Amino acid sequence: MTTHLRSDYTPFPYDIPTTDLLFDLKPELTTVTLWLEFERKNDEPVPLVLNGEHITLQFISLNNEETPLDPSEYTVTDSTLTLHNPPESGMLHIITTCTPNTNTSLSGLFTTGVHLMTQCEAEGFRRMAYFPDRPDVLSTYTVELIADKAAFPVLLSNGNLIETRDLPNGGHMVTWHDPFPKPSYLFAVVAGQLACLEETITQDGAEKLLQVYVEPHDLPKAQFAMDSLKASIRWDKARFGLPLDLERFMIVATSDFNMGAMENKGLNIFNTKFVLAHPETATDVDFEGVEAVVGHEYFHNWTGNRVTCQDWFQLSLKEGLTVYRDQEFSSDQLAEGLSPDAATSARAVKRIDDVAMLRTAQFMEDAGPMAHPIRPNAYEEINNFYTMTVYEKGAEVVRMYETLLGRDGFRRGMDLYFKRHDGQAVTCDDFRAAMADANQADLTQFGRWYEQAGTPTVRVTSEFDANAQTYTLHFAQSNPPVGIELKEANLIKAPLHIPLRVALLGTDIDTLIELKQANESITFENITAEPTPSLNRNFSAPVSIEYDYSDDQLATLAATDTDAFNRWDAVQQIFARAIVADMLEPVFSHEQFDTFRSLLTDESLSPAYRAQLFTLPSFSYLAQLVSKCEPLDPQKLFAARERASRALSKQLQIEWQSLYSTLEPKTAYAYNGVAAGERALRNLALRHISSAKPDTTTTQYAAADNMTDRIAALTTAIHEGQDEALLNDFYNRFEKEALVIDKWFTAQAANPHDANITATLQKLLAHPAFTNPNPNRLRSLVFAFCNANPAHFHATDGSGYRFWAEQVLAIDAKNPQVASRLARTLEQWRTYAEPYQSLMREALQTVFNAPNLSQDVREIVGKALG
Ligand code: DPP
Ligand code: ZN
Repeated sequence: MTTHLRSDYTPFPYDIPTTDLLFDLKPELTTVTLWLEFERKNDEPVPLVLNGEHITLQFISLNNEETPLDPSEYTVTDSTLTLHNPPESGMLHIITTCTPNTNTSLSGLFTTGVHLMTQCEAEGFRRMAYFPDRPDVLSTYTVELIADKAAFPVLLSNGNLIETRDLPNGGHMVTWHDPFPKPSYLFAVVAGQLACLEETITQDGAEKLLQVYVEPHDLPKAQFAMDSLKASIRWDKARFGLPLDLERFMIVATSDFNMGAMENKGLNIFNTKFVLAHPETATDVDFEGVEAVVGHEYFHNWTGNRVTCQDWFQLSLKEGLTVYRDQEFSSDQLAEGLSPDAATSARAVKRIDDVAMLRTAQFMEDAGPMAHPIRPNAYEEINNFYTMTVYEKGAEVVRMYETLLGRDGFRRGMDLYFKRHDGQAVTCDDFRAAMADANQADLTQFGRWYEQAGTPTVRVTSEFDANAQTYTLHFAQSNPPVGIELKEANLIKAPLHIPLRVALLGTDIDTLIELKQANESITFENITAEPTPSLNRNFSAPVSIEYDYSDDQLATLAATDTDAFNRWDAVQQIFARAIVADMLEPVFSHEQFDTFRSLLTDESLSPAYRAQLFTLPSFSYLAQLVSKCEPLDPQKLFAARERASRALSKQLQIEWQSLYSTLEPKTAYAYNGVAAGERALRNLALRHISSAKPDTTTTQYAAADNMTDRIAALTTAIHEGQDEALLNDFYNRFEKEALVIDKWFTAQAANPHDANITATLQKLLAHPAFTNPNPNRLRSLVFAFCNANPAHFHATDGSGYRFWAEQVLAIDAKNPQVASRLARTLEQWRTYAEPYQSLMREALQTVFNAPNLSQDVREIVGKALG
């Protein structure tokens, strides 16, 4: 196994000005003809090394000669083709074949239903043609596609459509030209029988064609993606001055996809999950996801495509920045048309969602064997580094620039970044330099955010001096080595530059403190009474704050903090404290219930926000808190969380019931943030009243005019142990809707109260709808059980872990990328108590010892076992 090091970077010795491709598309055997123009950059002769995997060389010649090159002039291995003594410049002509219908990895060219599609990021292009398959080789592509016209009426590639013509024998040929030089990872081809929703827009006086391609029966579910695309185009122009640079922009949906979506130039390819949205089949969360991912991929057109990455270690350059942009877009969409106060609250709801996910999943990653800086220094398999750290923590680092430089300063930095680097493949340091130079700011120390793994802790203590009327905050930051850093001898992790927004409740102090040293203090004058500090407001830095709040102070924050994020966080801390402090009997005091009661019924707080306040911290988040103090007993923690939830049901029953009735929908379903918030709170209320009023779920299920309410009722009902009738009804209603059937699998696999879960799993695995499962279906059953059903996954007999091992190996034989995601489930094993810890290690060892393990899974499991 090779470890790739960031420090090993060397530029590719050749330029590839143009790349011409001819695809003769057939599912069993596709022939790819490549004309590669090359120009050596330096005087010294150097071999020309091209990447290529799982392809068969049929022909190779230079400068379009008909005679092939002599085999002594080149060497082919299973991953490269090397030309030993190429001329200084020339044209390589290479013909290769590949077999899309046996490609189960979904990387390269693969079949999906009756269609053919590609996925090239990160290293899929080499599965179609020999090429310098690395992000810093930019080339201008012209692509000709040939296929049978009846089987593949739609033929798409990047850029602009140049020519279409019919061929004898029922074939046809289409030519595409992309005027923008791009790396191979942004290349795409689609061939299929797809229906298209299209609209034209005008931007800067030019007409643009927008198209969304889906399966014909899904056409009624494509409008929301189209609307999201139009909103994204408007937003990028308004917020960042960035226009759509092509004559047309296409989105294509496929149900067989490893990730969410892919930003191929002008031809985004999407998982159906992030395109299709219709009230009857998609939940509010699904709608939100479609809007965010459509935005994300569109925004990549500038942050990723026009300016791309020098190497894959710089992945966060495009991903962190683009996640930040999609978060801002979603936030603006939620706030649109609301009063200023309501807009602020809507933005807070989005911020809370994003941070809750970061603190649950990214903090966990940052504390485990896979911990890495947002710009990693080493990897074995790049696909393993499309992580929460690179994406979500990367976005937080981008957000900190905005916090430090202000919104206008951030915009100046972006403008300079594009001015300097349009058309280039650059590094995270280039981005930081643009931000610094555009603002005459010193961001040298800020660069450490790219170098250090781990979640920094800022320990805060306070001193109030009543006589002097001063209040002092002391800050101590620390970030001990984690993950791979533990193996680096003499590693010194110097202090970070941390922007911390702080207010003192009870005073008018609200300020941004820039921490730069391991220990520092700040004293506030004229403080007449001891205030409650509100620290890291709106989560201004991705750090873990430690301050010993008293119960009273938490109550004050919960009742009065004007920062909606910290107010939410205070309530979460109250919950977490009760659950974690005494796992045998979490209790809330009368005063705490009073606080809860007044929050839950406070009409000045939006329903969306109240739903977040009363969503208990997730099992994984609590698990992190517990394992800071003691080995984690998952059964004990799960039970404690359940007891806390039941206490909320019981003590606030009247309030829940009353909310359930008052929030009854008065109009037909519409997707917007306000309505979605009402549904979220009402469905939370449903869960709390369902054991007292079991008929409510069945009534809601039957009456629902939308998937949000229907699936909430179904999930609540089956988790309450109600009969199979609803499950059967649901299946029969939605049998033809793959994404809805995924929800049906998840509702059962993640059921914490199914006493016969083993039998249920076996039944689901044998279900006809689970034959040849695609990645979405695997996620809906296998991942849902392993990652979202802690009570059963952590069975004390180890059956959950054995199931995990079997599934990792079975999936790995077909699709290593998906298998290695599942492999990550057990990486926290060292934090567990016995017998869990030993049983997990056994399961990990079983996987590690298996023959023919992919490099993807080997890296994950190897690091976990360490
Ligand atoms: N680049 C894709 C995305 O994050 C995933 N590979 O948008
Ligand atoms: Zn992305």
